[in-house]
Amino acid sequence: MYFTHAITRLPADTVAAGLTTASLGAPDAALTRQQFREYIDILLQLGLTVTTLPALPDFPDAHFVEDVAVMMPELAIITHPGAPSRRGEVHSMAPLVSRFRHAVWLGEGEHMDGGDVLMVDKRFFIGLSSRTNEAGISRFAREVEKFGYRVQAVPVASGLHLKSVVNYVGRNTVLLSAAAVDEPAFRDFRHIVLDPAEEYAGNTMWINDSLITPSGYPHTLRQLQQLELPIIQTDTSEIRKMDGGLTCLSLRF
Ligand code: CIR
Repeated sequence: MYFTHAITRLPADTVAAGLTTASLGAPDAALTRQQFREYIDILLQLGLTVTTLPALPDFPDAHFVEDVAVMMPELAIITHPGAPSRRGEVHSMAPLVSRFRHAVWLGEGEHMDGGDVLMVDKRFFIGLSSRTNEAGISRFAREVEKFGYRVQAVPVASGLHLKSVVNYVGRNTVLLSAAAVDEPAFRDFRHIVLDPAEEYAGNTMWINDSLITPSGYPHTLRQLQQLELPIIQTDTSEIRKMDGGLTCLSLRF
């Protein structure tokens, strides 16, 4: 799929008050914004039109926009985020998303974070995680199967979301953690298995046949180079401190 648009949100000064399981210290708000701007520059360089929403200081995780909606050509799903502190974020995203797509809302109890949703052509692999539950996946499946998509649930053993450690990287290949290698859902793909010391680089983003990958993960970089796609590296040190990665900073469509 060729992407023409991205929606992002400026990180707030309150970023350090967001949720995290990482023990990497508090992120610096100014450096977070600098890394965010570098990310936007990359999207622009790849030909996307980028809309950036204003910061939401009362929702310190709100710049992780990927979690609140899932975009596909036929519709958008507005999620019901798994973390109670993030549920309010959907109300400031839905009006913009609705300008581009018919929006369907997940309901009470139907938990889902977009970080668990991996779309590859007409297939969705959805992580069953601490943020996404069976009810969320069933409802999502009902909405998208009408359009010919297939949905497969995948248990998330490590990491916050499925896409923390499993991503499609083009050329029929998935980049994934050693723990996900035996997952039957991914058996139709070639595998690039992450070095356990570099699991964070699993959140590499394939977009318009280029790869954006976090800088500082040399083993993964060498593995990705074998795909012979353009690769852009960018520093995400501050984003990582809050369990975030590259995919979570935008909605692409
Ligand atoms: C959270 O715990 O919800 C945020 N601090 C991080 C969300 C990252 N989202 C993503 O990878 N899709």
